[in-house]
Amino acid sequence: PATGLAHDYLDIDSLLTPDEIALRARVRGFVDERIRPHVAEWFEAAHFPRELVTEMGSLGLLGMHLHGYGCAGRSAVDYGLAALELEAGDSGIRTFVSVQGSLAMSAIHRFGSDEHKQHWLPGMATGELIGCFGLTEPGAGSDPGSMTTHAVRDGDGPQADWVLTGAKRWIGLASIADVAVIWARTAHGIRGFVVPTDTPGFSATPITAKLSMRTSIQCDIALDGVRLPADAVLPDVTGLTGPFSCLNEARYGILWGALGAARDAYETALAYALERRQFAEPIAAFQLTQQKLVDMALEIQKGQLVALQTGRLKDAGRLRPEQISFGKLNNVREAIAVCHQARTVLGGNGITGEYSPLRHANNLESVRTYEGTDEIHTLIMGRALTGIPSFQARR
Ligand code: TGC
Repeated sequence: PATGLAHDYLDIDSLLTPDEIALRARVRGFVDERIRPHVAEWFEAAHFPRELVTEMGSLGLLGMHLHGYGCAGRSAVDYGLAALELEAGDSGIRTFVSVQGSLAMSAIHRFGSDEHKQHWLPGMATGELIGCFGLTEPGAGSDPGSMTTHAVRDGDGPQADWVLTGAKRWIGLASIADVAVIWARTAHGIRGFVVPTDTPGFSATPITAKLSMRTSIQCDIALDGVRLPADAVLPDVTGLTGPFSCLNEARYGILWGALGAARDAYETALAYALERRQFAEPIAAFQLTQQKLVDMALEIQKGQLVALQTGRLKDAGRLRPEQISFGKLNNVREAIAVCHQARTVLGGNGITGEYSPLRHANNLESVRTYEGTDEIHTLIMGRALTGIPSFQARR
């Protein structure tokens, strides 16, 4: 049998409070009971389990870091622990929670009017309403400042309607969302708009045939002259700082979440290695297998220390975006390596849906790409180290 060190080698749990451990246990129980038994089937069928959304709301997982409006008001570390447990189930489920809470709800909570908040947030916190967040476009991914979606006023004066035209791509949950936060160019900079998805001219089409993130939904959005009242604009922010502040929240959740996928892959490989016999021995007895398991444990434990320190900085109000890039880059990159390594321990069985590592690895290809690619986070860190930004257009 695996020893006590197999699951928390450095006793990182001793750095958590009893309340944090209790919250983690609740989310882990939910994942074990409601996600784990079905997730391989959902992945195969490309099914998003919408029926779980209100259950996640009841658990306080939607907008859990926000205060008021029915949100749980939990700490950053709590939010991270929950993201980790959800992603141990599947990255697609954690992605839903990120899009709903960190992106759509955070945008409305931070930058919306009182009416926006009262109207949308309580229902989003319970999961009765679903939100999405439209920043990326077919031609504007890493460089959202090059977006072409635009909003113009139809008439003069502060009460004139807005008319929104353009396209967004890779937008999570858009085809089942009730509300979309859409970022668009205006005569006075980039602004955010709260768009009920039943507004004429708004349409969302799921992107199918994905090899990754199959329990989640990513969409193309078309905005074809979407007419909105004057008060649809988020009043409290102009410029890219708005969407980037929400991305900070989502990136933070991801740097924890990816470790859940890695942990599940490692634990699957460890259990298999102790059970599977070749050459008259469990394969865990072979030095090459032990090396793989040790490498996985090293990276998971180091990643957890990075995540916890990042969370403590966030709770202390001292976390900088460049520090989030450290965790997102490192933890997702290492989680993918762990999942691939775990797959090799499983041999041929590792390519079936019966075992989780390859599903997690495939999902993490999306995770390493959205909310800032490995390359973008490398260059954000490079700028932080040298003081020299390297992503401006070359002259
Ligand atoms: P730059 O254009 O110079 O800066 C614009 C303004 O934004 C500020 N800013 C930030 N503010 C808060 N947090 C951050 N992390 C921020 N990063 C930048 C910046 O200070 C500036 O403010 P101001 O007042 O001076 O105008 O941009 P930059 O040179 O700072 O950044 C360049 C770069 C490459 C780092 C940035 O463009 C970047 O992070 N690109 C990656 C974009 C990305 O992550 N896209 C993924 C979006 S995910 C999505 O749309 C789908 S939603 C997910 C789903 O639905 O599943």
